[in-house]
Amino acid sequence: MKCVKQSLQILCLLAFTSTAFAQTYEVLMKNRGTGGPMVYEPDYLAIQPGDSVKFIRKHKSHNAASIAELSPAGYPGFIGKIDEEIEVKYDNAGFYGIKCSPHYAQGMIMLIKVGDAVLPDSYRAFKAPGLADKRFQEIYTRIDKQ
Ligand SMILES: [Cu+2]
Repeated sequence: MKCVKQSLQILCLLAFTSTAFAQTYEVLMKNRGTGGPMVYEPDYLAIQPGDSVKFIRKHKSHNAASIAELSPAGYPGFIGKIDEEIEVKYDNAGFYGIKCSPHYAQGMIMLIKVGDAVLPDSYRAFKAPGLADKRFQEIYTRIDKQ
């Protein structure tokens, strides 16, 4: 009986610590940033499962939405409303592409890495519209150098 009690205490402790360390990262939606016009800052995040990303409205007329082709298989995805400051929780490891719906072709994208994951070849092969493709390729190059 004593053993069971101790096990439960350890389980509770583990559950508590895993949530205690979950973090929320802020990403700014901007008309212009250091990376040029129409950007998320930062444009790349490496986070842990259980962490969240909050999209902050620094300027108007932006949103955050998942990109189906740049999401792990089976991911349901999300579409934030224009000017909505949504908070998205990531529970599963993988790479998640994010786009601003009205400014996708203008290159307003970012990438989130959750946990231990290897960038799938399908991501590199995917041709995002307009300037988005160039910016994704730049992010992939940065990841390769890490
Ligand atoms: Cu935008």
